[in-house]
Amino acid sequence: MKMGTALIYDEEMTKYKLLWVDPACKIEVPERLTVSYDALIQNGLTDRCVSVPVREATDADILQVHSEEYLEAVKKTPYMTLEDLKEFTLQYGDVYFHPNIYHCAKLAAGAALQLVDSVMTGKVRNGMALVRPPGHHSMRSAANGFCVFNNVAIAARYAKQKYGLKRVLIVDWDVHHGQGVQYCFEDDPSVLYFSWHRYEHQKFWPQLRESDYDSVGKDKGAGFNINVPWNQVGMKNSDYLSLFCHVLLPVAYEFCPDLVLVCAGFDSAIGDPEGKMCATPDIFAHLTHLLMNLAGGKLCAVLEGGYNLTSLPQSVCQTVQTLLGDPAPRPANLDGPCESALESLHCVRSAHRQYWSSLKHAADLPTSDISTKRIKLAEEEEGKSENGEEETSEEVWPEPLKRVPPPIRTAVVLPDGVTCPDGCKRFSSLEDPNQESVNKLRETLLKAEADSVALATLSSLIALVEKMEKNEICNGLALVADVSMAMMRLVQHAATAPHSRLLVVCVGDEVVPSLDTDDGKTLLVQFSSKESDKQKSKYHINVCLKKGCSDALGFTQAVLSLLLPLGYEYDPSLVLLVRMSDSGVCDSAWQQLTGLLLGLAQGRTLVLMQEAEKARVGLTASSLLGDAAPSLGQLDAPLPEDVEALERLRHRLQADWKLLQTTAAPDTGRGDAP
Ligand code: Q6P
Ligand code: ZN
Repeated sequence: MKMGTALIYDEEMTKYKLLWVDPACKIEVPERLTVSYDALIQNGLTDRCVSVPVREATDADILQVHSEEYLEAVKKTPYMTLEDLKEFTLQYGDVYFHPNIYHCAKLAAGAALQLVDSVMTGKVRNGMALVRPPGHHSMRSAANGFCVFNNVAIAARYAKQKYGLKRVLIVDWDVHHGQGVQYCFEDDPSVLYFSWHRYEHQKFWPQLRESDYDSVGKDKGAGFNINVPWNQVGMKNSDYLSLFCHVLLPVAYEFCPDLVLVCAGFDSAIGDPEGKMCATPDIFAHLTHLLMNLAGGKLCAVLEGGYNLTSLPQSVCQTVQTLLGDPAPRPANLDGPCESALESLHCVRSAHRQYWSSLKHAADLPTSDISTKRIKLAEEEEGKSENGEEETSEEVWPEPLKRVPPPIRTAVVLPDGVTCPDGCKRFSSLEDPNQESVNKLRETLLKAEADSVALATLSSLIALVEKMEKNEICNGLALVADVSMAMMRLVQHAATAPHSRLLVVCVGDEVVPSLDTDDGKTLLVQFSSKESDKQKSKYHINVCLKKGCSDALGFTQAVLSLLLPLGYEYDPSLVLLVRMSDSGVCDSAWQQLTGLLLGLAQGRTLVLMQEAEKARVGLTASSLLGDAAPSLGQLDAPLPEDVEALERLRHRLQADWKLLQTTAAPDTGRGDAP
């Protein structure tokens, strides 16, 4: 199943630059592309991608988004003198023209279209286009913010028209607001636009009122424009992940796109002179991963901004390597979102609760509250930055470690007679010459184990886990006679390993034996339809859904807004995913869960399934191998009582788990809406 990753790049797009002095534009340099492409080469990533040529976007392509007058005007720029170009430039904001920029702008838009074609025809699963000029600020009749044609908007229109797509999701993680994209699709419910951006209460460029969270789209498009204003600089990995878990992903899964386009600007990374944010380059591995199971994996990332010539190439590499399917690195220092991010998060959720069932029970905050708070904040900010010229202190961060995938991706422990799925390696501890630990285990843990088949299986499981810990095998899958027993043994085993942190995810109603989890070496999350009577500990969480896991959307929402934040904050070294025989989970939701969990623990997930579930081995293995999960389809809203119960659980756990927070001040009594 696994298909490739397209990479689109052409040196021609480095062949224009700023020809006069303009402080606003001096950061947009040709080296942005060359350093990015060189880093891909250095990391051996270009060789692993399918190289797709650029083409020029046609007039017809461009006119899908831009006016004829504007196109005709831009067409004249190659023939202009330097003075004419300067003059022409003056009518637009923060942009420059060059005799070759029209050619490059056609190639940049054309690159996005080539990428859409490659993905939509199944030539590749996903891909990235490295382009200049960028696109998301350009409007129907205006260049703006280094952008000439709106590459991603043109690509969205093209994809809808040529391939008959019903829904396209555009995720704009550039640190600026892509107002051009917003204007283009404002009243269009078939294109969901999500953008986060440095805003600082409208003090940051482009300083638009309509970049705030309350611009939700117009007419039929109401609810399909999601703006997340960052009102402070210095946002970190936690802030970004929290926005994904509590806003973007729940809405995106509900929207159910046929294609995901990413306005992939990396000025939202640390060190960027424009963004001044503090998210590290490895966060883009996670942002990418979290989007890769939407739309059956069809994802096209198109470069926008990114002006730090160190963090830009690092971030590009993280993105491309993730598109290729390599496990993401363990996310660093997720210490919870900051107050300002929480306030933005809360405002966005409130503004959109009427449009999305997953946000329906988001706490409602009186708007008067918001505005007073905002004014106060704005004043404070002003005081701070009044006489402050740009600080000169350089941000430093460690270079992301090389991501070296284990030689074996997926190992399976299966009873005789069950065939090994394609691409997996059958595994048995008996073939392992190094039996030391297994023998030790026999002596200590398994004295009680009379059944020799069960003993052999358990030995294999332990040996497999040890190989995962040593990075020899990435993930695995086992069919066992007794999942609870196997799970217990693995938890006991993990408890003996010095640095082990085990996330156990149980799907199904089977009673989980009480585990000693208080030392924090194990976090257990169970999804079931049974209300649990006793108040479990911080490390033993029961998620109860009325219809159990059979409500695919309700279940997935619980995974996105509860399990993922817990998992990210806990930062396990290994994930144990236990599928009980009575789970009731449908195949697509199961594959989504499996795929999403691979973002944790460097993809080290071991799946345990009951022997009777052998029909699920193939599709589970496919998810572990990195294939995209099939999309859930457009589903009915989850049961309101389930969404409510989930919100309550999330509120209850917020004291212990900061990534579960969605409101700024927990003391303002805005808990559960009546
Ligand atoms: C920012 C212009 C410069 C002010 C200098 C797709 C990419 C971008 C462009 C940002 C233009 N203001 N202090 O465009 O969003 O990164
Ligand atoms: Zn930008």
